[in-house]
Amino acid sequence: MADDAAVSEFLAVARATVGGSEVLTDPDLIAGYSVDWTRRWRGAAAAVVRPTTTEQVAALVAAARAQGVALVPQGGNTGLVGGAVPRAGEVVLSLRRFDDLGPVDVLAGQVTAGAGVTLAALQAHAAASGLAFGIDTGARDSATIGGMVATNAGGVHVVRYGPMRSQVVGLEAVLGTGEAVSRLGGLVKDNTGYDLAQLLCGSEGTLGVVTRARLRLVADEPHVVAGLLALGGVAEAVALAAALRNDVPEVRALEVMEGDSMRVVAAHLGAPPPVAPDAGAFLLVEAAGHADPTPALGAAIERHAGRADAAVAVERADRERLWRWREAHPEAAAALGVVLKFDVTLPTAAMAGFCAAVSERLGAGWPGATTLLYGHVGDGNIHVNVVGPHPDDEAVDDVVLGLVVDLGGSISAEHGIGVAKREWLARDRSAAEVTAMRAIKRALDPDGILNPGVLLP
Ligand code: 2HG
Ligand code: ZN
Repeated sequence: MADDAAVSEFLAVARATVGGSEVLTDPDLIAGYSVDWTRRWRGAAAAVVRPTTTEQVAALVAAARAQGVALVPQGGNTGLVGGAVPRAGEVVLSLRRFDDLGPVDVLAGQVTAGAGVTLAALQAHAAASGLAFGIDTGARDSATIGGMVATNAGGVHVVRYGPMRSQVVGLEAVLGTGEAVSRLGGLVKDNTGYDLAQLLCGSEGTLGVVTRARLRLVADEPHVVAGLLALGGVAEAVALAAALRNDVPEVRALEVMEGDSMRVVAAHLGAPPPVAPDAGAFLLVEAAGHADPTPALGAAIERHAGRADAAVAVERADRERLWRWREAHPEAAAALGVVLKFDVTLPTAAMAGFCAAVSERLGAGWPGATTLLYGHVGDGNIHVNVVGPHPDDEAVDDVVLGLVVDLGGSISAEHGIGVAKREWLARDRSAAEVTAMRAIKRALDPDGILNPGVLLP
């Protein structure tokens, strides 16, 4: 870690580069950048620096290299694994002022967005041109494009459009070497060697600082229908999700909420769910099309789950009311205390067994704990939220992640490794893979100044 003199030298360069008003050192001003939404991940920052141009970022990275000062790139600070908050005296590099949105290129179906543009702003911008963006998530008002690229964000539409990685056509970024790279021309087919943009997707700020992204847009499909179904359990939800995905191409979201989790949310919202409150699991399905997908979805539900209690919504406000039952899960858990969060993928056939086993083992090991199980069932992605055990109780990790590894799953589906899961990386990825990752890290960030301690153990 850099000494005080090195940090002072760096901050002098930073003030000359971005102006004194954009170098924050007042503890009150930097407090919000130093702790994440979970309240679990926090640390002291030496300062927060807020550039607006890629040239400024390049100058800042070069100065950080020269002084051996560690930088933590940060966007909307909606991460959940401690990957974008300081740990011990780093400088936070906030990209929020990169909030420029280029004109929508309707011919190409693309747009260029600055790293600090929020997901909601991008969605509104695309909609104004009759197009849409392929990612949506509950954090849309705060999550920013740069952070979403850096973490390869997922969300509720992955089942139809893929994760952030699938939306990125090109990037502008500053590597840990201090060199800027830019390929924003929007060429969909571009087989000219290593794909640096894809390498930076999901690199969690350890290889480069994303400043702009060229993104693909998708058709805006005005006819949307959402349905909430009460089912016997997670196994039924997995089977029904597969059937609906296969039968109805317009399906764009398939979300599961385990029954007891839904009842925690009901207590939090102070109302029972609109369908069979005592169900073993709930499935939220949404379909969107150029023509109304309601008849096709209704027929498929009738075919595969004819007797399930269901609520269907077409108007936006009604759909939002149904979605509230899914989106309120993280806040309902947070209202109970500091949440131990796991974001895992299971092979589809193992999802129901995993949910049963994880509930049973956590219940046996921590009898007073509350466990919420919910997630993107269409992608095999379950969010396990545990409240009660001490946040540093690694025995909980051993139970949840141990089960995931044994079942052939992934210890991170969409949130990333951050600092939260880094000791587990080598349990999930092979030694050869981790060695290759380290070699890439050394090549692009030779002095290890970008987000040290994140991702790689
Ligand atoms: C979601 O799907 C997010 O709601 C957050 O990925 C999940 O907070 C969580 O564990
Ligand atoms: Zn999620």
